Amino acid sequence: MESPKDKAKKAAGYAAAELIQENMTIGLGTGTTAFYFIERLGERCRQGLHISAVSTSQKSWDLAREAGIPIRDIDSYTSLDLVVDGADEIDSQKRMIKGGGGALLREKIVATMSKEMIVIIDRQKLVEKLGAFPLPLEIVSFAWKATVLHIQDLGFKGAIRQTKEGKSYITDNGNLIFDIHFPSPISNPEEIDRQIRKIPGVLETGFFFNLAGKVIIGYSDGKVEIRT
Ligand code: A5P
Repeated sequence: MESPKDKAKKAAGYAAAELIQENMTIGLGTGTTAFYFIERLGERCRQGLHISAVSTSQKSWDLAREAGIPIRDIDSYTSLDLVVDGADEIDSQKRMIKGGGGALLREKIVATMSKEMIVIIDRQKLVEKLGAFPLPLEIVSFAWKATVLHIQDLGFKGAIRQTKEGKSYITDNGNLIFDIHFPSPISNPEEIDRQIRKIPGVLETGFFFNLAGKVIIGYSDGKVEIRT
């Protein structure tokens, strides 16, 4: 049985898939909302829509293959028409935290090479201030302990992400994730981002600024709202 949250995610993902036009090059996001986008886009491809896609994760690559979406290697393109991806939090200035699914680095690369980013979310992802959701950082495994110490020296608390089996979570790029837990929502994400980026072992943060275009908000009654 579909939960109200799943219904909201599905509404957003399906609505985004309806916006895809013939011959577009599309970046496929990662996560449970992107899953529905891929599902519906696959249906449209099987009905005759011609597009080509690249993926932000191995997981979405596999889903796309299964769904019948023509998927290409990322280096087939240096620019894309559109990326459709989820978010963990988004504020009224469309600043986001992403990376709950661990794909933040590839997601940011693909978003940056896309002419437009459509964000698909359920209503609960809209926040007044970012930071209730932990901020993921992708860090290199080389000297990770020194990198963690450096992050902590800046006053941030958190932990290396673990799998259910209790092992370190490894990204598709072979790196680790450090999730920062803020004691309360934050007012200065840009400043925090700037500080963290100075640490050489940090490859990318889960803050996404100036990337989101349309935001499609799904509701549990199946309706959607599109904010431009
Ligand atoms: C993946 O790394 C993330 O950035 C997702 O886009 C984000 O976590 C949203 O995921 P859900 O749609 O599963 O909530």
